[in-house]
Amino acid sequence: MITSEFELELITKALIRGQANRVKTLTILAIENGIDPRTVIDKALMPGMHEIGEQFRDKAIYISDVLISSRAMHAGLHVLKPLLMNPQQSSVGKVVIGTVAGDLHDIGKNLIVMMFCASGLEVIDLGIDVQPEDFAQAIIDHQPDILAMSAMLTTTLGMMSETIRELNRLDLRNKVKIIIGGSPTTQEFARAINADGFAADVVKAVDLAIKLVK
Ligand code: B12
Repeated sequence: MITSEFELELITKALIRGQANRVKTLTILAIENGIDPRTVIDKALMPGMHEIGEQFRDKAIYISDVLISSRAMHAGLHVLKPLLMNPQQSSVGKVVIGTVAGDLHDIGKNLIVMMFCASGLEVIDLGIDVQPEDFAQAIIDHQPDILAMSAMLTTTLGMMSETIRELNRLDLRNKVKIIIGGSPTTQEFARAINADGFAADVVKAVDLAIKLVK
């Protein structure tokens, strides 16, 4: 008999090897075998992406390998996404989200989108590389409770403060709560740029967003 630990380990290995089709097939199999979608994310996909990050940092792999594994990660997330959505649930609040200008890292942001939707938040996803004026326009168009910005590069962190500056200029800052995340961000940085909150991972991000909309 195959244990769920073994199944999850196979997904992690396939992700590290960048085998998108295998990740997809194994994720479907894991779900068919009764493994919770959140467990697949926490115990199989995230550890694989973490390992890729370490290998890239240690120069053991190239950026192209990271990209290939990212595609495999997305293949797994694509299977899990519909299982985490709950169309019956009425919206507890509205969030506009995107990665800041110049930042193409969207795996973390996509996870946040999935979990926000699963928690009953309505999400308007502006995607990647979002300019300050496009965030501002989305606030005018959608009137969200929360603006959520993601950045993974130290070089794009400044675009968070740029965006908040743009909201101040247009007199929009007090119309929305602002939360930030991504590995170079911290609580201190959030405070420094006058954001309302920061979260280091998806679980904390959901708690923070729900707290702020209440
Ligand atoms: C995958 C990846 C890529 C992929 C991205 C693919 C994609 N579609 O996302 C590709 C190959 C494109 C890429 C490119 C680059 N990358 Co890259 N990449 C990574 C890697 C390995 C993993 C990131 C990831 O997806 N993690 C998994 C997710 C689930 O975690 P997460 O993003 O942190 O998100 C979680 C939290 O941060 C939080 N969160 C995230 N967003 C938000 C938002 C809100 C509002 C909240 C509340 C919370 C929150 O919740 C998420 C879920 O728990 C990291 C290394 C690492 N360990 O992080 C490097 C890394 C981020 N990349 C790095 C670099 C340097 C680059 C490049 C400049 C490389 C190059 N020479 O070209 C380019 C830049 C491209 C660009 N302009 O954006 C550096 C950044 C260094 C720095 N401090 O600036 C890192 C840290 C690698 C390293 N150790 O050097 N990269």
